Amino acid sequence: MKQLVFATSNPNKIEEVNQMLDDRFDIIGLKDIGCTEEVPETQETIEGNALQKARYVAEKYKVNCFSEDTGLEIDALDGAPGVYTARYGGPERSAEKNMAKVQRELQGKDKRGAQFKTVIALILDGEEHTFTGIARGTIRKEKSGTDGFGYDPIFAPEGYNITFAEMNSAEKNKISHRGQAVRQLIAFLERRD
Ligand code: ITT
Repeated sequence: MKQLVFATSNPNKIEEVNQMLDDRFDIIGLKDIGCTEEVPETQETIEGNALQKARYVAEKYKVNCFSEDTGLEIDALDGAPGVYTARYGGPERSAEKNMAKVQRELQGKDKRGAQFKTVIALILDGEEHTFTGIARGTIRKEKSGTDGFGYDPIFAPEGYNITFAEMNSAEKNKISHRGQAVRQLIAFLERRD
């Protein structure tokens, strides 16, 4: 069984990813390796942040690991919040405040297209690999649904009349940004076996 550290402090990400990985992979968290400090995330791109988090953990703790960074890119806002997705509504990183800011910024705008982008950065035996997943959709004017996390209640993926927050995690994983990136990660790890 391949042991990998998932370098994230977000329990929702761990839950979604664990649901997709079977018992061929043993995923452990940052606390399991004694990493309790905040992992730096100061780059100007989603890919840069994913690599920065994975490099920090791989170098400091001498482990194989992967991290992921996700951003919401809204067409009418020229790709914002993008790399600022987690703290768009303020430093407290509140999902409610983040969604409220999106609605304020989109007031009076007809274009509601957006995408979630996830980049997974894997560091395996000192080599770096990245995997990208994108889910297109639209920003709803009203929140709907209670599953998922973050911006899920206002994001309706393309081809669906419901938001990510109205899907269970298996349904969301089938089409989501994170689901796509994780499937690429799994395919890569299987080829390496
Ligand atoms: P890390 O420790 O992995 O960095 P984080 O929560 O800080 O965890 P990010 O920097 O990637 O994660 O920030 C992502 C932001 O995007 C954060 O506000 C999330 O709530 C939101 N987000 C990420 N994935 C999402 C998803 O699948 N659906 C809705 N919102 C999501």
